[in-house]
Amino acid sequence: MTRLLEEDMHGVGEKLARYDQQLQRMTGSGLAGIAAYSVDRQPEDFLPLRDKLTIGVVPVSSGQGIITGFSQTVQQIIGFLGFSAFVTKQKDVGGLAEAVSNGAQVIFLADDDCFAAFHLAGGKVVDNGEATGRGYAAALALMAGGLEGKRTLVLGAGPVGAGAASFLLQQGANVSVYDIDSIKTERLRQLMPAVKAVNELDRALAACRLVIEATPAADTIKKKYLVPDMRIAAPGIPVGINEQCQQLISGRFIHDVLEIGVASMLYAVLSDEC
Ligand code: 2YC
Repeated sequence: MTRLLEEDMHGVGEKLARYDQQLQRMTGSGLAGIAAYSVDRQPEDFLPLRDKLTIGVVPVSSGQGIITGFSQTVQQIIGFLGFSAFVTKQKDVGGLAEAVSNGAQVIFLADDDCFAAFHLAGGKVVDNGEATGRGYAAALALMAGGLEGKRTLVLGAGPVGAGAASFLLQQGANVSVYDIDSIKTERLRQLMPAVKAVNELDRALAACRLVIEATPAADTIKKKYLVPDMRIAAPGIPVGINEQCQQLISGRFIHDVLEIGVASMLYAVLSDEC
């Protein structure tokens, strides 16, 4: 899993309103609508929960340590959705105790290997990888005006790609998955037999106009594939399309470092309450 850097956090909180408008223009929904769609709900379903719940975000110092701004950015994204959220002053177990003592019903925390949301009373856990994959697939579905019977391509068969593939199948899409490691593609196909495993990236990209780019590789999708009706939702970090190509596909390309993933985690961990 790619580890975010301190500079990746710069400006995310301040730009949320503008990013939300960009998403609205590209998909017809903002961050809340995309996250709600990823768990088969409407954004208004979550409105009654906003006054009832408090979300705690706990910095974790294990492994490579705390990423300056990471917890604060998670808190800002949750706050943007209208929920009360706080970052604990203490870290690790002390932070967990502080969150519970201060009435948090939902807790977000991440070490080097796992980023998860916990609903204490509901006993529910949501992993960032799967939630991010579903959130980006929901954004792609909204951008495409529905996916029923449409060919879609998922690049990357890790937790994010698997979450995306699962959502795409639920939307009735015709899903192909490619991973540079064919063992991962085969493993995903065993989990989801309706998925087609492809091993020729060039041929797959030439045949698909709806793509989830969920690999940790930069520059995965070359300029020649960016045809006028190509739409790409790219949760992968670093982003798999270079700056020049991003200009070419502007308006049909979605990428961020935490926003859609955190919003989708929140709505997924709360979805049983609405
Ligand atoms: O500040 C902290 O609490 C750190 N322990 C957070 C470490 C997060 C490591 N994971 C990542 O950077 C990426 C994110 C894109 C989300 C999932 N993995």
